[in-house]
Amino acid sequence: MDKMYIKDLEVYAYHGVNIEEKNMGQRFLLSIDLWLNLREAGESDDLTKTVNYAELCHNVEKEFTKAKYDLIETCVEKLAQYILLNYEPVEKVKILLKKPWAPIGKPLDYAAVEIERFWHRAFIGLGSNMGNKKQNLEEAMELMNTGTTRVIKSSNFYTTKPVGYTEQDDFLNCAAEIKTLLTPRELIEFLLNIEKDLRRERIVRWGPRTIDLDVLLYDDIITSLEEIIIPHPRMHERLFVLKPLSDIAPYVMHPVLNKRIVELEQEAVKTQNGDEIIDMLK
Ligand code: PH2
Ligand code: MG
Ligand code: MG
Repeated sequence: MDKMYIKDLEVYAYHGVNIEEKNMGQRFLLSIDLWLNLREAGESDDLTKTVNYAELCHNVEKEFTKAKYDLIETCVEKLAQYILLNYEPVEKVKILLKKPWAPIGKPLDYAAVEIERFWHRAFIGLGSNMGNKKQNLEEAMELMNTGTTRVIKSSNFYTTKPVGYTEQDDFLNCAAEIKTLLTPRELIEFLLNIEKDLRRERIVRWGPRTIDLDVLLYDDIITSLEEIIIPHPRMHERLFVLKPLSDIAPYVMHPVLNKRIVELEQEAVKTQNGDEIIDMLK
């Protein structure tokens, strides 16, 4: 991926744990690497197809000086988020923040922190079999589409037979592609809160629910934590997941099984004769 660099932008600000730092302020040096596609701007010589680095530097200074934080960690975290949320072409940022006048009572070149942050791509499986199912799915997607998480694509809605615990109403299922700045753990927490907002109560495991939101895939990661299993451990067996996911991500690879979603769907249809899917909602 192409890159753009800002090196050692000097900004006077009031961050620091010590009270003198907040009162008197000091010089900071900001280096920012941006990952973005420069091809179109390079071909067209059109500034609107890229990031205007002059404007970026002014906005970064404004953002960097609008509050006083104790930690340089907080400064870079806020700034990375500001850039990713406000500069659409930027897919990834690296920020190095140096504090050459850090008051540590010793001479030093500088103290610094550096972070890299980027938009992650994830796929979410949605299901509902209580109340107004269609409205539940739609509301969940609206609630997912905020600030640090954005819904890029959503699938058709499918009426499906309950799998597992079968003494319950049919489900309505769909899938969504999102881009997010949240870590897997934060994303799961975020989805749980949406489930709560839509008044999901967990009574029977795999039982009726107003809304169920599962992380199916997150970048190409394979986790081994018991509380966060990605890819979703049962997604490849379930047509109510694979059918909608195939609408929006047929050629995406399952990173453990090394097969495309359409292949997994075809295999599941073969082994289960496919009658789990009742109908597509029009
Ligand atoms: N979710 C389950 C268990 N069974 N069956 C269908 N058809 N759709 C679901 O979303 C579903 C299910 C556990 O999350
Ligand atoms: Mg589920
Ligand atoms: Mg769930």
